[in-house]
Amino acid sequence: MPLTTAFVATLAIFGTAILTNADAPAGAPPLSLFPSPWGQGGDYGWDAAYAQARAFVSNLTLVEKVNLTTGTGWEFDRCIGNTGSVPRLGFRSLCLQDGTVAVRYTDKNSVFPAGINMAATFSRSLMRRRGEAMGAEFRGKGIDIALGPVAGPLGRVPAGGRNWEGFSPDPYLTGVGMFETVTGMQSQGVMATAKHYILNEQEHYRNNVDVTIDDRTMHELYLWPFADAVRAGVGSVMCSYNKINGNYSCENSWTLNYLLKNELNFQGFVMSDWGAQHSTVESALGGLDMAMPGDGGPRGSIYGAYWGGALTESVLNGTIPAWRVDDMAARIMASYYKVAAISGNKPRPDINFSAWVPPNVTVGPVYYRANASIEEVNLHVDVQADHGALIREIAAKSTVLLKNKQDKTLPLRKPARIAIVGDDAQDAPGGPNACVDNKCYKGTLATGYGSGPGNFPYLVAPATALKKRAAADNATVVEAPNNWDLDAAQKAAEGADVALVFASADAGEGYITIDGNTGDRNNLTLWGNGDALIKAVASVNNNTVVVLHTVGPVILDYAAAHENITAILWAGLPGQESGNAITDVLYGDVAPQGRSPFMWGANISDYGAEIMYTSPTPQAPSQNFTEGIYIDYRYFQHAHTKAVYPFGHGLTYTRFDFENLTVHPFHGEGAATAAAPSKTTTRPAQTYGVVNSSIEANEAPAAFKGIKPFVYPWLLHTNSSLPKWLNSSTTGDNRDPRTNGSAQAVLPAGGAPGGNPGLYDTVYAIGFDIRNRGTVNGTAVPQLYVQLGGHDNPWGVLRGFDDVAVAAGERVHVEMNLTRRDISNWDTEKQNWVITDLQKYVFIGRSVVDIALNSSLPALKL
Ligand SMILES: *[C@@H]1O[C@H](CO)[C@@H](O)[C@H](O)[C@H]1NC(C)=O
Ligand SMILES: *[C@@H]1O[C@H](CO)[C@@H](O)[C@H](O)[C@H]1NC(C)=O
Ligand SMILES: *[C@@H]1O[C@H](CO)[C@@H](O)[C@H](O)[C@H]1NC(C)=O
Ligand SMILES: *[C@@H]1O[C@H](CO)[C@@H](O)[C@H](O)[C@H]1NC(C)=O
Ligand SMILES: *[C@@H]1O[C@H](CO)[C@@H](O)[C@H](O)[C@H]1NC(C)=O
Ligand SMILES: *[C@@H]1O[C@H](CO)[C@@H](O)[C@H](O)[C@H]1NC(C)=O
Ligand SMILES: *[C@@H]1O[C@H](CO)[C@@H](O)[C@H](O)[C@H]1NC(C)=O
Ligand SMILES: *[C@@H]1O[C@H](CO)[C@@H](O)[C@H](O)[C@H]1NC(C)=O
Ligand SMILES: *[C@@H]1O[C@H](CO)[C@@H](O)[C@H](O)[C@H]1NC(C)=O
Ligand SMILES: *[C@@H]1O[C@H](CO)[C@@H](O)[C@H](O)[C@H]1NC(C)=O
Ligand SMILES: CC(=O)N[C@H]1CO[C@H](CO)[C@@H](O)[C@@H]1O
Repeated sequence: MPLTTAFVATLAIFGTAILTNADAPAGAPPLSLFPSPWGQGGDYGWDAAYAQARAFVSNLTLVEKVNLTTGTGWEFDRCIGNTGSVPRLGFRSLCLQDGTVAVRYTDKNSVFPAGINMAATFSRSLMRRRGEAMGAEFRGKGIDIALGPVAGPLGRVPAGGRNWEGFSPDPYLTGVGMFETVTGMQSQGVMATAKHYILNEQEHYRNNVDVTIDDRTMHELYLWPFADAVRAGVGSVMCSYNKINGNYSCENSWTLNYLLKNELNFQGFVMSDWGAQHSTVESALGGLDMAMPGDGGPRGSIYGAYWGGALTESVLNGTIPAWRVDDMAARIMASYYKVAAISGNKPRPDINFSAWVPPNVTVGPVYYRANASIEEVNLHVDVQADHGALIREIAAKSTVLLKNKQDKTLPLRKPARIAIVGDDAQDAPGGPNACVDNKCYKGTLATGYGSGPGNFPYLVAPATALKKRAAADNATVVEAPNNWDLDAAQKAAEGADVALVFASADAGEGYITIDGNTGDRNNLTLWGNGDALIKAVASVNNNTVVVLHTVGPVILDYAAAHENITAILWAGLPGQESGNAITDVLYGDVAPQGRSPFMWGANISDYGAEIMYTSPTPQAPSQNFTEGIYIDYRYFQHAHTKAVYPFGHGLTYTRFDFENLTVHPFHGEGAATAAAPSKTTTRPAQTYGVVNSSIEANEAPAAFKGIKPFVYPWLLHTNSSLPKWLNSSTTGDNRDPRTNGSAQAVLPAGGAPGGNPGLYDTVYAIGFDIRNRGTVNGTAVPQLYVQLGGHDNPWGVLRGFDDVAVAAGERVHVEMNLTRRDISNWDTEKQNWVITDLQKYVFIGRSVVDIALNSSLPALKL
């Protein structure tokens, strides 16, 4: 896709270097951008934050600034990652901590439902409330930066190991999840991290796979939810392990400089995934701001790090301009001040745990690897508050009722004899924390494995909660926990009024292999003999109810068609209240309102894209996302494949009608593209404070006694001859486009956090009514799909949803807005979002295939 001359000319006016990426593979977007855009402030609180950050950073020496950018090393300090500190000003190190469903590696924390469950709620308010609760737990432990939420993987491939940590393969739904989670977390004074940026879609080869992607797919699919995170004011973005179009993500001038910092106007900082940094100079110029966990570095490096002292040296030898390091520090501190202001500048709690001692231990080393400073490192601060109730509510409401034969199997009506079948209903031997990082597959599955989960305070197994409930009805319960003993399962199920069969499928991060599954799943069938178990029970009991705890879709065609399988529920990864939540749903105390956030195919090939499990070139594996925008339901539509259960599908205990669709264009907002950003250039790069380039100012003070393996910011030059670079300029070479700090052009699609603010203008208001035709209250989840027109767009794309409580027999009016972004396509040549003149349509549905209302969209006055 060559750049148009007009586009190049526009940008050339401002002296910004849009370089053709000579190394990019054929067909890759040729865009990269240097220098790395500097943070400037802006709306949504960034101006005030930058004012504070500049004042703080202006007071720092070069080595103090470098200290903020570089982690002290893996397992050297108390958190999963710690930056250096500024002792002179009493500024303690920043504490960074996993995970995505819990505060990892501590105790007295909660374990929340996974991101994929949040997507299944289709509820902005529940997403927000989980974000707030999680934010409060991280903050309560003294953590500054929580390492979540996840929009990458987005879910290109259904077997992707970490899809459950994210939300949904639909970018709009994931974008809402990101926006609400970031907003919720940051309201508690903790910086959120949008990760893994970007195209980290599988665990196999994640460290070096080179992903080829086209510019349109990047914008319309993978970048979309990150734009929402940036618009929500996310403090940090974590670059991923993989390469994109030839360059590592953490030094990729297209994804970091061009897309994130210019087009999306990201004002926070970019941190590396743990070990995802591969260079000193290229990463700094390519847009990285914080190196995590800090140690590592090139073989034989005297610094033991790519940054730390090496970054200091690179500034002093004129390779990296001082303003770039000032910008790194300012971005980090601006995020810090911004989030502090949101939460009312409450005092910053001390770090009161250690990730590296077992959770039940109190006294241990502050510096774990050095085994130094033995003291009370874990104060066991209880941060759970009343989050258990929220977790139970979300877990119940995210449960998707896929099948309910004749609408009458569920809710249960006091069955007298109940069979509970399957290991997935039971407690794991040794308890829920028997295996660190959840790396055993035993007992009920309430979360996946890897760095996302944390220790459970408790885990209510389904059998425990169901037996309690059954006892209240004087019902008899028979259990068959062994998945491989089909005779026992059948014996338990025979004659039961209802046979509840629990089954699961796990996945996680690629550093763990369970049953041959290295992060990514090897298949889409159930684990642990689950399918055979379900079939065995269904062959002897004509009221078999299947409950699934899975990380994503499994092949269910046989169960959907089976006459004796009267109900199927997908409960996802519900967290610590699993058993209570599923009991609430089964007995009708909570009406299920979950909707499937992905397609349920009959075959793995129905999804179009699959995991690349092996590569002919394992040292340099590559992958081409040739399916483009066609993933999940977009691909099924494209290939005319019928799903077993579609995206958006989910039953409840009543029926809803949708009526009276109205579509109102908003006049006065009718330009095909948003107006140019109000500022079309930035100011020149700024330095904050002065660099003292003497050796003494940049070496550790003679009296300084360091912790042995720590990464420090100081020069390590024992050589007596003064290197000549100490006299050279530290302002950067204006002839080198990578270090030229002149004013920079703002891209036409940019201008404010999340992109051009005009993208978020409402262009249509859509109204309709929902009627509850049943006899019980329920929550409808109307979904708005848009057809953007022509042959190159999916049949429909999700562009609105709501969770609407409607009482039995009542009617509720719903309004949804469509923004300019919602009806635009990415125009590669114009490098902008454009509303095409193709006829567009809007659909209101119960799922992506169950459409109740439709209308053409009247043309906007363009
Ligand atoms: C990737 O696939 C696209 C579409 O098939 C093709 O145009 C391009 O040349 C491919 N790139 C590489 C590096 O294989
Ligand atoms: C700068 O540092 C000095 C101590 O060296 C301190 O008194 C002053 O408050 C600091 N200023 C800012 C803006 O942090
Ligand atoms: C950098 O951080 C380390 C670790 O917190 C600290 O010991 C050291 O004094 C800091 N260096 C400077 C120059 O402030
Ligand atoms: C400057 O120092 C950095 C870090 O040691 C090194 O990678 C780079 O090659 C040096 N550049 C020059 C021009 O000396
Ligand atoms: C901590 O837990 C481990 C594993 O359950 C146990 O072996 C150990 O005795 C406990 N230690 C303390 C101090 O309670
Ligand atoms: C259960 O049985 C007890 C004792 O037989 C009886 O008192 C109680 O009413 C029964 N409860 C229900 C819900 O049937
Ligand atoms: C799929 O993988 C799971 C987990 O490893 C395994 O239990 C199951 O047997 C596999 N299914 C097939 C059809 O091989
Ligand atoms: C359904 O269950 C009944 C027992 O209630 C059994 O006789 C029948 O064969 C089952 N049907 C199928 C298709 O397995
Ligand atoms: C199951 O079979 C029994 C006995 O034939 C019948 O009474 C009952 O209605 C059936 N249940 C369902 C859910 O079909
Ligand atoms: C149904 O909703 C209505 C209106 O919100 C409420 O008054 C009523 O109590 C609800 N009924 C039940 C059974 O929850
Ligand atoms: C206000 C209005 O137009 N109401 C209509 C909504 O749709 C139902 C069913 O089609 C009609 O009966 C109402 O008159």
